Amino acid sequence: MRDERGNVGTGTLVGAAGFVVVLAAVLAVFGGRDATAAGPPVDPQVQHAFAEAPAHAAHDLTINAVWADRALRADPEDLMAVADLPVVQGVLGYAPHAAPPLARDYRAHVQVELEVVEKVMELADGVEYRFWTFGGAVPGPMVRVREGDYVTFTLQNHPSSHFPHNIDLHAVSGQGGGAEATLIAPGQQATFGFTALNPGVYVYHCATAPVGMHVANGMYGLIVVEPKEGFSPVDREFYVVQGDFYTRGDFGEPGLQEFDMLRAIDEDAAYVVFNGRVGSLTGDNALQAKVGETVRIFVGNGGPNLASSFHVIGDVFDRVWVEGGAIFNRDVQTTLIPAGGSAVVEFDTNVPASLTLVDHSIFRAFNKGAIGSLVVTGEQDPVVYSGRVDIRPYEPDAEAAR
Ligand SMILES: [Cu+2]
Repeated sequence: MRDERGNVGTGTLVGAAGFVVVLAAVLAVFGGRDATAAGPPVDPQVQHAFAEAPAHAAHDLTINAVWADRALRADPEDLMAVADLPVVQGVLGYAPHAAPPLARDYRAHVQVELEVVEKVMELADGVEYRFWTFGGAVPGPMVRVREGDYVTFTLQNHPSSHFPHNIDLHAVSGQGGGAEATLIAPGQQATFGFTALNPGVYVYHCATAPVGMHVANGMYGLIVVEPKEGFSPVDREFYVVQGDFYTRGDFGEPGLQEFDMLRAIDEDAAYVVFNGRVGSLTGDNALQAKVGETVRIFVGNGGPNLASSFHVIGDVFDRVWVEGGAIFNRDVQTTLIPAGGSAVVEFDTNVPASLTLVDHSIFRAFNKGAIGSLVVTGEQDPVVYSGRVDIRPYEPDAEAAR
């Protein structure tokens, strides 16, 4: 600021100098993209991951490591008119099964139909709940397309429904992620189109008012947009989505349970579950794998309220594709999955074990349902894990008396 004599005060000069320094720093970090004659900038975290661990390269999730050089509209195929693209039917997967890999290296016009059905199903043994569903399941089916695909999406609201519904796909760039275009009454269907511009793993959910209530009733799932170069193949892929439920009765109270709006507003979940039900991944429903396999889990969190501290007891995530985006991390114990977000976790199974999937906000696991199993069978490796090699009485007082 100038003083009475028109001079610029020292404080202003210092502040201005500070601003210049900050500006220079910002330019140094972010401003390089315009001066990339020698090649586009590489995200340092991604670069680090590649540089430090070449031994894992065969299992790496393939990602667009160079963010400034997005593939879309850079490839000749991106210039093809939608009308010239081959038409294929959408590939869906019902939890815990992931939709199968696309095995396709070209753009397509993908047609997806999804039916909204309101139906009573079990939330736990002896506990029923009127779910609102995509595809008759919670979560709704996993949709899998390829980066650059044009998707024609049709949402159908079954005539037996009592409420209007729609869909907001987080993979969509456009008004409401498709919510406006797909708002339909019972007995209607609506269609819209979008291009899957960004690779990644995205939540979709109903966005009809009251939005929280529609989500709380189970209206969510994942749409996976494979990067153009595809994912590296693995032995097993699973699909797991966490959700929190708000019933009038407390956990385990039998009978048909009603949705409790006040409880939902208070974020006081009666149930926190994987794949829409207590026990969806335990006992006879446990996931299965063999020693020496690589397991990939597409993990979503429908919410509506609670972030998930996703953890597998008895193994380490060798690789985590953080938030389903373009950065991956290694050697992770617990990955945080926001409500309305996702992650991809991968791990190699080393020894036989019954691994336990949990939300490590641990009362949710042992008291509200957020627990599942992945049973790994095969050869023991006592070097990796010996099991108990000794047990005996421990008597420190007797030792001292001697
Ligand atoms: Cu809805």
